[in-house]
Amino acid sequence: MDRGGAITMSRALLARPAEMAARIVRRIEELAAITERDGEVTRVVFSPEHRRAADLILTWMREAGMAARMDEIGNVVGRYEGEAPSAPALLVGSHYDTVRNAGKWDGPLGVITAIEAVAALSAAGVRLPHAVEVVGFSDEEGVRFSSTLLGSRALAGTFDEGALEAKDADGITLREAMIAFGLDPDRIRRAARRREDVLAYLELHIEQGPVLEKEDLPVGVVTAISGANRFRVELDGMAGHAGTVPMGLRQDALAGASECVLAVEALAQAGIGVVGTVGQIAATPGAANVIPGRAVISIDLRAADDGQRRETVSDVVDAIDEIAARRGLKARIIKTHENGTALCAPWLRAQIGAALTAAGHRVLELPSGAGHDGMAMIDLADMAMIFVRCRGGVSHHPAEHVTIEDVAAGAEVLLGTITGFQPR
Ligand code: HGY
Ligand code: MN
Ligand code: MN
Repeated sequence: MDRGGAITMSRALLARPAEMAARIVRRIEELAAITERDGEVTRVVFSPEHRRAADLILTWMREAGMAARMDEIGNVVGRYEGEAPSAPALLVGSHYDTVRNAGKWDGPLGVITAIEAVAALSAAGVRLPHAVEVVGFSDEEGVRFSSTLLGSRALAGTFDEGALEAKDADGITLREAMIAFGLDPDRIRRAARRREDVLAYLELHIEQGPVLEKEDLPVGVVTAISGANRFRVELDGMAGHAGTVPMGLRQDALAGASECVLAVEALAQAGIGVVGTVGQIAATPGAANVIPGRAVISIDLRAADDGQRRETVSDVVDAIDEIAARRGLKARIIKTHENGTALCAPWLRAQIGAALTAAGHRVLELPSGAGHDGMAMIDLADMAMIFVRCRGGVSHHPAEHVTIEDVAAGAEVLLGTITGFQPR
C-alpha cells in the first residue's frame, strides 16, 4: 500500500479520534490507580503493583485483538499478525514502571496509545504487510535497582547479567526479586529478539520538557536521546560525638557529600549542554548528635554530545577524589548506568513527519534530554520517537498532565505512522 493510501486508511480508522482519546485517558487513570501507596503513583519493577499492572495491560492487548504474554524479564508483549503469519514486526511501545510519586503519563501513554492503534486496525479488520508488536517495558526508570532499561536491554539482547546482583533498598537482589515475582533469572536471554524479526522500534512519549508548549504544537519528532551516566558514590569518614570532636579533627562524610553535590552542579553548569543532578542523599547513622560516618549520593549526568558528557564525568570524578582526600574520607564511585546518545533514524523520522503533516501539524524536530527505552532498542533495530506536549513540561511529578486533545493528536500520528510504515 502506498503512503497516501495508508494515510487515508488511518484517517478512516480514526473516524472518532475523540472516542479513542477518551478511552486512552480512562486507561491512564485506571493504570495510575495501581500503585504502591494510595495518593501517589509509584510502580517499581517486580513488585505486586508490577504484576497487577501487567495483568491489566495484557487484558487490554487481548481485547485489541493481540496474542499477549509476559516475557522472561517482565515485559508485556502483544502481537498483531500481518497479512502473513510470523512476518517480521514493527515494535511500538514504552515502559509501564514509574518513578516514585510519579505522573500518570510518563511511559503508560506510549503503551496505551499503541494498544489503541492496534485496536483500531483490528476493529477495521485491517492487516498490514508486517506484524505489529506492542511492548510494555518492565523497568525503564531503574528506581528499584538503579540500573535502568532492564526490560528493553533484555529484549535487545544486551542485558548485563551482572545487574542480577544489584540490591534494592531492602537488600533484595534483582535475582531474588525476579524469583519471588515468578520469573527465572537464568532464562532472561530468551527475552532477546532476533534482528531479522524486528523491522524498527517506535515510541510515543510525553516530551517532559517545555518546547512543544512554547511552539504551540501538540506533537513533535525526536532527533536523538541524550546520553547519560549514573553513579552511586559512597563516602566513608569517621562517626563521632557531635559535642566533643573539634571541627579540625572531623572526617564528616555528609559535609563531604554536600561539597560533592555542589561540585556536580558547578561542573554541569560549566559544561556545554550538560545537566547534572544529585537526586538521592543518605547519611548514617542519622542521629542529630552524631557526626555522619557514611554518606551515599546518586549522580546523574547527561549531555547531547558524548564527548562533553565524558569530559564532565571525568571532571566530577576528579573533584570527588580531591574533596575526599582533603577531608580524610574514603570515596567509592560506582557506575550504575551509562548510555551514549542514541540517534533516531532519519528514515523513520521522515515517516513520522509525513504522518504529522497528514494530521495537519507543522513538523518540529527536537532532542530528548530524558532517557527512554529507545536507547537500548537501538542495539536491536532502528528507532524513532514521537513526543506529545505535556503541561509546563512538568514530569516525574504528580502535576504531569496531557490534554485530551493532545492525546488524540498523538494517537492520530502514531496510527498514521504505523499504517503508513514502509520497512527500510
Ligand atoms: O531518567 C530519565 O530520563 C527517564 O525518565 N528514565
Ligand atoms: Mn519515560
Ligand atoms: Mn521517566
